[in-house]
Amino acid sequence: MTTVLAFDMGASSGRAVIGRLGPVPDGTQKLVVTEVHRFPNHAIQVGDHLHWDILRLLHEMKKGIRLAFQNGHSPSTFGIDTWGVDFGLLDANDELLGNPYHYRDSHTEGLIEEVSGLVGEEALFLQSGLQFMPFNTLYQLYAMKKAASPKLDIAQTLLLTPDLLTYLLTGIKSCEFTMATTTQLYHPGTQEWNAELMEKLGIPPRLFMEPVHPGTIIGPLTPAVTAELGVPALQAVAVGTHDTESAIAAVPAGDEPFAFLVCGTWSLLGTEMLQPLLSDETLQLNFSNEGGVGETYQLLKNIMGLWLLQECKREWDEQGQETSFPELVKMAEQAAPFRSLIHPDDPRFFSPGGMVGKIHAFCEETNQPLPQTKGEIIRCILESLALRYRQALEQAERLTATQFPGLHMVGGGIQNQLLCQFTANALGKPVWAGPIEASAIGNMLMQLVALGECKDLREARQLVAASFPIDVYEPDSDASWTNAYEAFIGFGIV
Ligand code: LFR
Repeated sequence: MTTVLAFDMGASSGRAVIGRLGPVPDGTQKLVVTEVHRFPNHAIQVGDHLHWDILRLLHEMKKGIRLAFQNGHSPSTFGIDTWGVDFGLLDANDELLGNPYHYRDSHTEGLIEEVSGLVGEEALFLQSGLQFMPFNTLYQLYAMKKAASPKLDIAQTLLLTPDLLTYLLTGIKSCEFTMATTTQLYHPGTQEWNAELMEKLGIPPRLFMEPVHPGTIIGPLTPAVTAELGVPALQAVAVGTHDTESAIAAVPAGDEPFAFLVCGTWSLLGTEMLQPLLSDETLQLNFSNEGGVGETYQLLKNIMGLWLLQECKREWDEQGQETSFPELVKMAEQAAPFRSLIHPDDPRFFSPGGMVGKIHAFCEETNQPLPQTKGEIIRCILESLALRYRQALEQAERLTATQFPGLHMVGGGIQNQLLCQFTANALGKPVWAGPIEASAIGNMLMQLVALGECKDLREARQLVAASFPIDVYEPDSDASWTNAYEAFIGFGIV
């Protein structure tokens, strides 16, 4: 029996999950997962900036390690995956310089246009393979440069969030490849940091360490941490530390090309490639090539995702009308279909706050009735997301000249069965939903690779298929989805 510990940090919550690989009565090997700790993760506004509470996350992770052992598990390794792009800076004494910025902080507003003006949009795309998103690490560092941040002057090392958390537990600085590729500063052609681009933008190249690939052992917890927690010196493994990449690693696909949708705060829709696809059309359709686990590249698009629903819920809860997610989904199910639609990737929906008002403004500008009740609003969000998934899947098919037979959906969002069914309906294709804890499972898989328990990504995916059930959603043949899609395309956002 091999036991590993995965920390999976999402934008609204984190969890510590134990994975046990061992034989089951029929003689085959299965992976069994058990959550040992779950905790909220909040963005915190401090003055003009939105931050992560990184030390709180460290505290909760320590608690997770302690709880794992108290509950009788004995993991030999741990891995950390988090959202992309964000980072902490260390000074010459390797101390953390302040609280990391949250990728939804407004300091990067308008910088896509400014940097494209300096470097050229196409050049930037060819040198990074990434879609243009305001929060990419490049724009965050450029914002600090423009604000003459003294932190940038004295910083010696940049650690992306999972690498930072690993450092705080092990004292070992590292840089993991899949996260490195979310910065827009890593060159997919040369497979090196893009020092020329950094110099052009006034970002110091000294900050960046040579990336290591998922499956690399980083090193043990510090003696201080093991003493504090009363646990053995677990080894940290660099997993697919970008949560999206860990989730894709856990898609139970075989050898045929497949399309995936990682469904959480964000929805990431795309397909797995062996090389980045740096075509004009990729740039026009605003797809990313993100470095994946097992020497892959993931051609994908960021879709606003369940953030829209989370923000509406937060607004209602703060007004004292608390409703659970399952209750909201039930209300949506009872609401009338296709009353009003939004385009989830209209930029106004990106920043926190006032989500109901933003949805109303969108509907007003597009001459649609305003969704009023909670059920109407959530139905509008879920139908619009499903239509957006169809649009993005068709784009991925066009880019790769491939017809996908259906869509693999993974991640916490698939607990929303209405969304899974709507997606199948919108696509007119089956949806295969599972596993839910994809990021944590993908994280474990690379620990198992590091430990020699799994040979490679292919074998790891076979283990997922053997260990976790999949729910199949067949499409309803209903013409109203086709009509709604035509109206949706009319919003004119690619
Ligand atoms: C999903 C995700 C996306 C990334 C976004 C911001 O959790 O990691 O892949 O674009 O968060 O970092």
